[in-house]
Amino acid sequence: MLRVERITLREIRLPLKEPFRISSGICTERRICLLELTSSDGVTGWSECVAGEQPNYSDETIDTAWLAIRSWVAPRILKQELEGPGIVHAILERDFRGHRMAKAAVEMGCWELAARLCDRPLAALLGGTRERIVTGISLGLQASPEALVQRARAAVQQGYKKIKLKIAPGADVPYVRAVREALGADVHLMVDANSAYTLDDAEWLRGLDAFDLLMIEQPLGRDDLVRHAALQRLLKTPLCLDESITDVERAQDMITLQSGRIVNIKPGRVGGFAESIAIHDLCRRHGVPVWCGGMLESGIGRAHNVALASLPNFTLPGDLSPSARYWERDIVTPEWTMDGDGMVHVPRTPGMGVAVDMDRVENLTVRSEVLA
Ligand code: OSB
Ligand code: MG
Repeated sequence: MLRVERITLREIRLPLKEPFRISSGICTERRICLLELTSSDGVTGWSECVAGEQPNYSDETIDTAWLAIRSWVAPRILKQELEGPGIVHAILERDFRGHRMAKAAVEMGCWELAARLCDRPLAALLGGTRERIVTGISLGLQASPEALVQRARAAVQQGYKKIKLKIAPGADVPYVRAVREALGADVHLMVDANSAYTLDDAEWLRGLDAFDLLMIEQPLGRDDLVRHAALQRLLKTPLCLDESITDVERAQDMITLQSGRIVNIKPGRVGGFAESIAIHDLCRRHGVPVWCGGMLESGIGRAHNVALASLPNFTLPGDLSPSARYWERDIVTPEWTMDGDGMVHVPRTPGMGVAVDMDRVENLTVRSEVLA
């Protein structure tokens, strides 16, 4: 049995080491909503809401998520006798549309709390089988092909096993060509457009087929499953969907329509772990590989992503960079690191496997609210 007595919301401000630019916006400092869930016996579980500062990736932001958690998500869970974390998703979906990042934050916190209560690693509770996850890096848009080549070279030297380049109109084919020529044929390379194109750009995007990319992530709009299918028919390179896959039904639609051949699973985007596992299982049955994306999370969100990425069908490298790629100092101990083979290690200790640095969190907190 799982009973959450109290949820403490905190907003922390965490400056990125360098601004991260994608086709739809730029982030220089993260505003991160953290959740601390307290059980009836005083055990705590942690989670992080991945909603951004602006509604440029999804329609949610930290401010809408905060409101949703306070007004509608937390009240459904608080002080309830829950059979386990696996039923939280269904409780949150009943007659409650959208707000998936808000729901995910609470759902994932329930899983972490449950893992602590039964003294097992979160990864084990989710059905994880992998001890190490192959790591890739996501490189933001740069001012010139030369600047991008420099970053990509450094990333390969650091040991990253997949290099993802953000692209946008005006920063695409020549940039990708420059990186492919500089790194050679053996490096796993991919691009992510964050919905910057339309089907009218199909001929231009075909130019990317020349660079032996692992995949092209989310070239078209979030709701464009039919147009993605049309684009996929014109391209040799597999399409991967990120923004479009908001739940398991959307993943099913992608498979049926052949809108893409790979899925980027972000648990925050799909409403939490139960839905992520459902998408993982569906994709596995259909031979569709998945990988775990990132949302510039702190060490808490990263812990949740690493646990999920330990499931067997996460066969492609995840966007799971170590703490030092983002922050001067993370908010967890130990910080997340990558070994010389470009692997992040799945913790074997109970819960998410890292401890929250409470002093640091308190110092970074700009507002907090206790829901009980
Ligand atoms: O599309 O994957 C994306 C960051 C913010 C919003 C969207 C995306 C990203 C990234 C960063 O690519 C991945 C990371 O956390 O390292
Ligand atoms: Mg993406």
